[in-house]
Amino acid sequence: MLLDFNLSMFCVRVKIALAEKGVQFENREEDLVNTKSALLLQMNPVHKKVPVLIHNGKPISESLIIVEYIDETWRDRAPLLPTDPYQRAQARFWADFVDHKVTSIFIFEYSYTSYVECHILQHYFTLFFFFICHIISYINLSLLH
Ligand SMILES: N[C@@H](CCC(=O)N[C@@H](CS)C(=O)NCC(=O)O)C(=O)O
Repeated sequence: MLLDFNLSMFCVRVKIALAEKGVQFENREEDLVNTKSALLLQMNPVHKKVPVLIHNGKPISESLIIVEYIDETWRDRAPLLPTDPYQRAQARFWADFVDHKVTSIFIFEYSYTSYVECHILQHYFTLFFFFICHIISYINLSLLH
């Protein structure tokens, strides 16, 4: 089951990863504007945020951690991270960079200039990883925010 919010790009990361793997799942939409469900508070007591993937009754939180969990759990199909340890480290480095730098520009320094810069950077990264590094999937999911 996925605790979801349909406007959240963090949730979209997880839904794309599940779709890539061909995993069926039950979707439960959270009402983040009014009241968070008791299930969300119980499953993610630290951050109280979506997405939360509940697999075999156990919760996994934080979108990129969930994407890695999905990749490792259904490792027989559609790999999201490279197999080579160095390339995996590179993919994690850039995903972490996007989460800490690009996303924070978008959220905290919201202005027309930073918005444009952010999106130029985002498209640059997408093209770079897609066409040059072939480490597209995990990185591209991180670029959704
Ligand atoms: N770092 C988290 C961010 C998740 C996040 O910010 N989720 C938002 C929806 S986009 C949320 O649940 N917000 C509720 C709140 O802040 O109380 C991730 O990657 O999963």
